[in-house]
Amino acid sequence: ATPKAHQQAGNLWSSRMAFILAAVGSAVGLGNIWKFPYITGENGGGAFVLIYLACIALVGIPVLIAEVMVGRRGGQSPVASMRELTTAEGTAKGWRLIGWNGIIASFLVLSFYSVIGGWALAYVGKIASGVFTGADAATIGGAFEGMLASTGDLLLWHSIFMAVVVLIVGRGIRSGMEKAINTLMPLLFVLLFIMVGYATTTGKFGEAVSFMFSPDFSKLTTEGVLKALGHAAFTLSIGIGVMMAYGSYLPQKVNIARTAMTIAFMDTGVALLAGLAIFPLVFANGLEPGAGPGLIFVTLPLAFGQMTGGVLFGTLFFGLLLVAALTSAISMLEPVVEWLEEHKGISRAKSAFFGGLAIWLVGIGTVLSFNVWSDIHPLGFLPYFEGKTLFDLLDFLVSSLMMPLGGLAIALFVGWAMQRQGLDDEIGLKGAVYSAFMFVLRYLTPAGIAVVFLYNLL
Ligand code: TYR
Repeated sequence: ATPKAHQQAGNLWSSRMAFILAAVGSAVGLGNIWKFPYITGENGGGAFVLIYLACIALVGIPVLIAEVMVGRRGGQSPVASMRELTTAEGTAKGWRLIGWNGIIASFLVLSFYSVIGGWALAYVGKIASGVFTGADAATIGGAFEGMLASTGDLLLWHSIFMAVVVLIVGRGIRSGMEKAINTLMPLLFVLLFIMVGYATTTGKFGEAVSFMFSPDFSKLTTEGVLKALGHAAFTLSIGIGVMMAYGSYLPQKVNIARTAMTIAFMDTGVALLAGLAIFPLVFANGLEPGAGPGLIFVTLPLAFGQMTGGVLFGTLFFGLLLVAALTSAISMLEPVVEWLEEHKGISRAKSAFFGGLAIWLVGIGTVLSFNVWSDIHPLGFLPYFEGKTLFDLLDFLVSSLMMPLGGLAIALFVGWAMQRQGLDDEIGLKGAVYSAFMFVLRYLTPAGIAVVFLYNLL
């Protein structure tokens, strides 16, 4: 393949807006709708939000810019783009690991993301059917446990979810992904605004606002600061080649720096709105804001089961979660498909099918982790991994190792190894702003990621 292969073939996002929607679709996922509100609550509300915003600015946006830039400059799959750039500029071959890390990590993350996405799919149906209406906590908790215990159920939802992802990605950038994303993202925003609108009628909206936005620095711990930093990277989908793959289809005229800021702004906006949709319901029903995974799959169905219009709003809420998970999953398949197309010379549809099939197979390991294999702890003989299932291991490998190391390597590659010309051509920043950006990317970003990485490891 040639540099900027997609640009030469005219295989590009149709506009800046199309790219923004796709990237926001990737960024907005379970991280925004479930995790952000919950860790905000645990870590002192407003103070945590401030720190999180600073982390988005100092780590999230610089790596996002760097990653999209590498993608567009290389113009192919993460593996080929990194090969292209290191060859053209004569930099060390070791940097090419960034590309491989991306393909492998997106493969692995999708294998379990699809299983969780399947839960959202299952819950749209469960809530819509009205089985939770008026049900008590034990029944609703039992339904969730029952779903996890059933290999057949989990496998079914995982399979449907993956099939939809494969169908969309297989049709290509414009006719598959753009079309789906152009429908799904506006739908996501409409659902989100309906949920926030509904939340204002619960009488607890004010309480939720002060819970999220009144800074109480006494509640903020060192751990909270590190969590904010880690989440800033996860929520923007950076470090594993996804944004690089999306960037390889970015038209040359689009300003990367400005676009990356728009993406980060929208992603953060969705996270904040999700909090404003969820917490009023939690408070109005006397539920626990720090309930963890159960917050969405156990606590909220309980709330929906007791409120008027709960079937409608519950279905809308899980529909929202499903859409968010789907547009993130689509982005995780892209690096793999791009690589298969290039390296195996097979069509896009076939690449999506075989890539998806392999990921689906690996995903069965995650399905089994919740039931048949729940007592199998592959690395359990090591102290840290005691009691960790295969799913826990995969999550650890991707979220705690491959993502931060990938992000760190990208920041170092663009900050220190790439030639100035490449940066000038692509980034779209000038003068003092450019210098400030480079300073952050070279020093602050790597330092920040290194601290979080070491912390997570120890
Ligand atoms: N950003 C997504 C979320 O917040 C998750 C994600 C992570 C998506 C990495 C893609 C990716 O490459 O849920």
